[in-house]
Amino acid sequence: MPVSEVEENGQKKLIIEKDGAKAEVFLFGATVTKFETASGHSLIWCSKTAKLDGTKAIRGGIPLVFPQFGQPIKEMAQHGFARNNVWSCASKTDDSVTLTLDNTKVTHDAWPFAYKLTFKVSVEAEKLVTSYYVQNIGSDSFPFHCLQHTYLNVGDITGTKVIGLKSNRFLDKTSSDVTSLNFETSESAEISAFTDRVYVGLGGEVKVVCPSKTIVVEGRASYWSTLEASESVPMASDTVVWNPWEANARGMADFDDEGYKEMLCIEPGLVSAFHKLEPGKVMELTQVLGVI
Ligand code: TA6
Repeated sequence: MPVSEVEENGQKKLIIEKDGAKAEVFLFGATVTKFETASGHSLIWCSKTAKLDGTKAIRGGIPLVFPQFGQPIKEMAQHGFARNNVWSCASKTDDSVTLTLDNTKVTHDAWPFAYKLTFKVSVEAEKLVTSYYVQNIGSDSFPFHCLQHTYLNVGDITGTKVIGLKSNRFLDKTSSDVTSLNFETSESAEISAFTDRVYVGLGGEVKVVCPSKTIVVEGRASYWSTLEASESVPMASDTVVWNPWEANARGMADFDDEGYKEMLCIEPGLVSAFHKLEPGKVMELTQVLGVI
């Protein structure tokens, strides 16, 4: 079925349907807001009070972070500008769309570099593949972070366990010491309070065992010498795990008060340090979201 386009609150949304699965992605922020598998599982969470009118980044789905994670560059918005600007649709097939954003459309005085972002959303019956490319199209190297800020629909956080974190080191952003590395000792981590962790170097697969399904999130990064290169070099990536829990959820107008009970963010990214991208080079960050 060809990709269709609808407009809601003045915002264009593309709908991709393939082999019984369905995904929706807004041009605003290139934000995927829905993925339903052919087997009937809805894997993406969106806040009931999310702003969908282009006035702020969408609270939920898969917001895209670039060129900074958090706010190390104080003059720039938290998580950068990719998620709160309108992208262009470069191409469509019957099971994918490719969106782009570049510095001729959006940039920032505190980060004045020539870049091109490309985001390809591909739908399969039981899998959503989102490939995020950062390209340096200028003549100066630039520092960046990038991340897919994936909000998962877990149904009930109290019955959810996260497998695949054990033995990895993480930064705990809820602690008084956010720079020391901690070791994850849980084979099967439960989320029962405000959680905000950066698992450093944890690329690969994380399983989120929910009451009604198991969601598999695979994140992988690779470095391309050019977009036309025949092969890439695998890179270590990071995984962020976040649930704001009750008090923080209540403190965000666009995060519905009970929403923290139904969601968990598992976010593949390159965020534990600024990466330097040389002119002409490309970094790929791909996420594969599936259910078993
Ligand atoms: O990914 C986790 C995180 O960095 C948290 O620290 C929290 O700030 C979250 O992102 C949401 O950030 P936002 O700017 O979307 O409210």
